[in-house]
Amino acid sequence: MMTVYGVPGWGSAISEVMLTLAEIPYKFVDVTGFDAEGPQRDLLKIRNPLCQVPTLVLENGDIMTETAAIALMILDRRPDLAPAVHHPERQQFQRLLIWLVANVYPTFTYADYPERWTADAPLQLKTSCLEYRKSLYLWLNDRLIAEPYAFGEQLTLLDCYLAVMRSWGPGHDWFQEHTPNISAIADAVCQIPQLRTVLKNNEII
Ligand SMILES: N[C@@H](CCC(=O)N[C@@H](CS)C(=O)NCC(=O)O)C(=O)O
Repeated sequence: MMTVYGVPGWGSAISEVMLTLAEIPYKFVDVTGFDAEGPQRDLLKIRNPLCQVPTLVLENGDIMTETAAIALMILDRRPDLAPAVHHPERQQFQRLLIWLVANVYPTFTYADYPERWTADAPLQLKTSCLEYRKSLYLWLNDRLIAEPYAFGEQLTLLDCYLAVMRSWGPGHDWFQEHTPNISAIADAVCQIPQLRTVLKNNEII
């Protein structure tokens, strides 16, 4: 069985929700506090020098990191969780999956620990990252339908990202007011009975 090193509600929640949807069993190791020196950080660092969650140890002992890579790995086992190879939506699925981790995720990397990147203006960095993130979500919202998921009736791994990310900054109320499609997709994912426990464990519902 694979192991997910994570913190409830953090980026590991994306991998947990995707694995649960794909019915791939895993063991969860809580490394809360890993972002400060201590035993949890040591536990993570020997597996992932970037010291980020999610970090997975696969069934064969290999390390797997990066939520988008984890999504691709899951799709090898469960291709039905993305638009099919010759489906016109497939490229947009691929584009948006990478777009989220390439553009939105770094705003957390810089805003969550601004003092790492600037000694002079940590608050300014935090604020500008948040504003940039909002602009990204506004762009994304206009490219999504919510009928009820991002690609219509077919539930995909992209929907898992949206359900988890909607629980992060700028916060539930902002999404509801400014990005109704993202909000509605996240709500639809939160209604899926199979995901109830994992979403609860990660304080998403
Ligand atoms: N690109 C990575 C980003 C993972 C990431 O930044 N996770 C955050 C938690 S939500 C983290 O571990 N932050 C600690 C740090 O960057 O030092 C992914 O998609 O998995």
